Amino acid sequence: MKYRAIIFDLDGVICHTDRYHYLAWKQLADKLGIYFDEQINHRLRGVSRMDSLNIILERYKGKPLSEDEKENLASYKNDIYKKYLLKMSPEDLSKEVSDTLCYLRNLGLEFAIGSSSKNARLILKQIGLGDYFDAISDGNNIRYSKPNPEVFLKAADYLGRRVSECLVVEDAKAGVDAAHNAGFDSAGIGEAADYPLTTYQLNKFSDLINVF
Ligand code: B16
Ligand code: MG
Repeated sequence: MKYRAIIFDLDGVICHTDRYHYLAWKQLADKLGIYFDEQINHRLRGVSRMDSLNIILERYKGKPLSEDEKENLASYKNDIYKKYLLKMSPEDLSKEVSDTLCYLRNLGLEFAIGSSSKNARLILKQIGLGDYFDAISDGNNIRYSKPNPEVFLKAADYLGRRVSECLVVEDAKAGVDAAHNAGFDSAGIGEAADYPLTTYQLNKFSDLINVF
């Protein structure tokens, strides 16, 4: 087998929290009088919390904000977002994802998470995968976010695997770029499916089985 491990992005691959991100950012944008819609929300996919805030603030007409003020705005959004996360349950893990993970696990593959989110462990716990992955690399252990490859390099390192032994699964172009920048092969799903830098194009999560 070409790969010994799979590094999964979380949001948009294992489960879907983009709607909750949208609703929480929308509340913040409305509070600040900033225009924000689903189209702009697409640009936040796979991007860190602070980078997301900076994208939203591109339309802000008020006086320049200090770093502290920006931190407060990001916390305000995260508090709203976490309330949605706490309503998630194992029912938010689809049967397709669960069955595919089971199949791949039975092939002896190791699994890691490579997510930009600082809430990754909470999300995994909510959907019943709290102890499932062999390693978790997330927004808490990185300095540079996607398209920097740090989150995936750390994931491979935590598994004790070389880059060439790991396949990255991503839904965001920024994530595919991150994988590519470190020399990882990648499988793209959703918005990343037809992105030319992906090694494999997945129409649906279970297509991953065909890679192995
Ligand atoms: P948080 P992923 C990413 O998760 C989301 O796609 C992105 O929309 C979000 O801004 C980022 O996590 C940071 O999330 O605010 O929870 O730290 O796709 O990398 O799993
Ligand atoms: Mg994602």
